[in-house]
Amino acid sequence: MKTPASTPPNLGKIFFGMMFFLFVFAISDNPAWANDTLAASHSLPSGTHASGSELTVTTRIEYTGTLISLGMAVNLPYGWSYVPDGGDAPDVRISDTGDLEIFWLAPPISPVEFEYKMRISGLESNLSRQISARVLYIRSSGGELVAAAQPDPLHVSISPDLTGDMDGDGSVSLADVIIVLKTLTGTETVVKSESDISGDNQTGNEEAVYILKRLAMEGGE
Ligand SMILES: [Ca+2]
Repeated sequence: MKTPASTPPNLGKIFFGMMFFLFVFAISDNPAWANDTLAASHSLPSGTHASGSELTVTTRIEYTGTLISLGMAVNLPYGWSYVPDGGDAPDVRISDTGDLEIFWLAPPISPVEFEYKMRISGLESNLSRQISARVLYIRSSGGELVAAAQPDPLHVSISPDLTGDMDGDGSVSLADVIIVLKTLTGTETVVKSESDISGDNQTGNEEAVYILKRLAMEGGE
């Protein structure tokens, strides 16, 4: 930039500085929210988690700018449940589908960190499950925005409950019921000592009913 000869050099610098400031101001403020960010992450204690045990999820939401609304929807695996008062999460609502809806009446200052607890299904027979969470928020500019908590999804390693796994194939299925029924009719002898669920040293009706109940609670597999 050329400074007029009659202008002292320091005024030219001030003018340039002001122009630079206006330039930066124009970028960052037009519109102001365009440069604002929101990032969310969630994590679990490391290792495998036993079927039926409690699981604490830690969530962190970091944002810039101003939010007028903040919430999060968490997709729980089938048969898992929310443990009330298990963490420091704000208001939690359980939706009709069993998923969690966490929301703040007034968005807290960034970064937002909180924990919530869930219970793994006592009949969980999968080695791994997934939890996904969506942060829903509104800026003063309007319109609901969505950000997935990372990693998306969050993988949970599970040491499954394999009670009723008569054939020892690592899953509880109708094949196991059939083995019990065959045992009842005398056409097969049970292959695993853990197959006596009721503790009467016999494999019988209780075992068949247990496995069928379990399959029904798991949603049928
Ligand atoms: Ca089996």
